[in-house]
Amino acid sequence: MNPHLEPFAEILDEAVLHRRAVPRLTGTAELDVPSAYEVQRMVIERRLARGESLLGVKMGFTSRAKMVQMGVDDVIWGLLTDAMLIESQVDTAGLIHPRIEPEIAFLLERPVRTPADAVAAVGGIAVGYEVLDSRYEGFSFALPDVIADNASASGFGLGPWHTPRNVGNVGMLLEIDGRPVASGSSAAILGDPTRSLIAAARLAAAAGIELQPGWVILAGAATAAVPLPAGAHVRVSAAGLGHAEVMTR
Ligand code: 0L1
Repeated sequence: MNPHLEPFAEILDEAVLHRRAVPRLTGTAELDVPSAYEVQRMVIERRLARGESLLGVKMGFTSRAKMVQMGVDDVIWGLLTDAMLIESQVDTAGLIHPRIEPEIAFLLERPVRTPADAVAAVGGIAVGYEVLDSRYEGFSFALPDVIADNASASGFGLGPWHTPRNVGNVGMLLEIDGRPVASGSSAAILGDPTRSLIAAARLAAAAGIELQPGWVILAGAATAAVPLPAGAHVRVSAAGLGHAEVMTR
């Protein structure tokens, strides 16, 4: 790891801890994609040093629309820790500008060493949601910034696990206080969320990380992310997978 990158990790870690938006790193510094992933790992190492443990991976820019918006042609990833798992309630007062999006999640029951292992390693599939909270002022970031910021990961929640099945094109809905606010198909996730799972295995192998049994792979969003208000009841559902719910404070 390049010690010159540690100050960037400190800025982003402190931004989370103190709920403080920061200017994008690329506004004043040269940061390429490999260095940005190093910063991301440093941010995660700081969380692990505080007692958190790795719980999986989140995939980002998994829709063609988001790739075009960012001018990229590949997905990005971030790491999930146990402290990011939301049971039933999230306190928006602790977040900078939270948004939420519905996701398909895979639960691994075997280690994944290569992309060829990925599909057979899945023991469960669920509908879930991800709370994004970019640490950058005004959501203003370039690709290396969002990678360094752990792909805007903040929290995630899961519905009940189901036996593995085809989730290539299932309808998904996001409701806030009983009102539908976004809907789409899981096919928006790289054409099939399974492709995102395989991409996670590819990125993990390239980074020298073995995906572990018990880890969750959040495959990416089926709709645009929507602002997460305080005092709301949020429900995400997917055809055949039931739903996940969260209350916000
Ligand atoms: O698609 C993703 O989850 C990647 C990060 C999105 C960045 C953001 O909109 O905050």
